[in-house]
Amino acid sequence: MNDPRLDALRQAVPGLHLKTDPADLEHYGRDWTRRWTPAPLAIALPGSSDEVQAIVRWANAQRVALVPSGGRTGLSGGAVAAHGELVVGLERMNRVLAFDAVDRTLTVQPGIALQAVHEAAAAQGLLYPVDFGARGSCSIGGNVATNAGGIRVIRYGNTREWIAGLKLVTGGGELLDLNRGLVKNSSGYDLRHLAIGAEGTLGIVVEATLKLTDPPPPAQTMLLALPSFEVLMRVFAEFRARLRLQAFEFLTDRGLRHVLAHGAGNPFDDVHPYYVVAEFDAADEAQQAAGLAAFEACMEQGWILDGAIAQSQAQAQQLWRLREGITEAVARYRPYKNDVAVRISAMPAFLAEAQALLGEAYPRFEVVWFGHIGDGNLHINVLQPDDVADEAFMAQCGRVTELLADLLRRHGGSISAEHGIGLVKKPYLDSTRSTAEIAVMRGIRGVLDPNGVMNPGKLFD
Ligand code: 2HG
Ligand code: ZN
Repeated sequence: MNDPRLDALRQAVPGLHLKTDPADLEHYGRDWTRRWTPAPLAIALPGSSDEVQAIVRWANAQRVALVPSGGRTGLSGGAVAAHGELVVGLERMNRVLAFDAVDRTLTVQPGIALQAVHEAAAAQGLLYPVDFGARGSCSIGGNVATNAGGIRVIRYGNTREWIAGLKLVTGGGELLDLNRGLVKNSSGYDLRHLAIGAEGTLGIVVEATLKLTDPPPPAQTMLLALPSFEVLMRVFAEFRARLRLQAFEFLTDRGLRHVLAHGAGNPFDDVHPYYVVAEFDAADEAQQAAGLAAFEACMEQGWILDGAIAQSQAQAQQLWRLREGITEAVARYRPYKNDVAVRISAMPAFLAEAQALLGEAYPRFEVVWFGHIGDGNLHINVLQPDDVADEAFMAQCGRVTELLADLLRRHGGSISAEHGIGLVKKPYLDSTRSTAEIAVMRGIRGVLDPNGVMNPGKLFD
């Protein structure tokens, strides 16, 4: 291709890996939302921070928009390139750069997969505790960009808690070395935390120093069958009071039906309205007995209708598949995804109102609920029926999300708990952030990205 801007890029970054084949534009231009038609200008695969910096400077000179790109497992369209942008794919920058045993940190490049980080930490006898189903495909750069959460937030918090340092090439082309692995640093604005969750609108993360911790004690994994959400919350309170939880995740019978249809095995004979995968410390006999006692106490109350207790790692994995397999199992319906948060205490009331709202609003669409109880984070997947056209489906989902956003506003919740705003949730940002807050965010974006080259059109306009 003879685009003069690309000729200038080749000159500015000699030896840069550039892809312009239609199949590559298609592949790198879309993410897991699969709702936009990819149309990037080209794909750049830099191999170093210097190359990233040179790309950003070129983008400023040429006024070309950049889309930072990791595993593209995002569910909000944050990595979509549909308007002639240059995709900056970070997959070649995927190395572990350093491990420090005293600091207990791992310094990595942004394109490294989350699972590779887990393995590198485990090789040192330590744990990087952020974890979720896309671990094999998602990259740390994207985790930072969305402040990714996942299945262990109840114990360890979000990605934000585990970032000891970041190197960021800002939209203006400056390389900032933020916090440098310090534990304490009371020296003004912590710019590291601005970059975390910015969805690539302030700059490109070129290096991250991750905190590590002790590996968790051996865990007990249970699958619980429950009659109602109110009871589920009671079981949660009981388990949390008695045990050290590592995870407490829920799904409904619908979610279960989809994962079973997708090949998972069902430990129960009967169908139940709600299910929980609970995992907690079970290092010794006392902790194992406490787990059993909590389970039996809830059984006696009639709260738990049925239960399966994993007897091996393999069985634990089978139980986890029932929860973690949902996204993949429903993917063929190209779901419209809501990823909402309310305070944990507000969950039962919110859920009841949201269920009533969605039941009425989507008489023809199947809605699959699941999520992270301990974090107040609910995933609502609206499945697109085969006989409903894309446009009609998205229009209806958009209208209903307006109503959901109003409900969230009333409950003081958030339109995105962990997936980010991207393109999908951009129209509803004001349900979570005030006008004054958005104005401040816009001002910050203007300072770090004065020419608006960093992921324009995402998060807010
Ligand atoms: C999960 O918790 C992920 O499994 C994906 O956040 C949620 O597919 C979804 O809506
Ligand atoms: Zn989730």
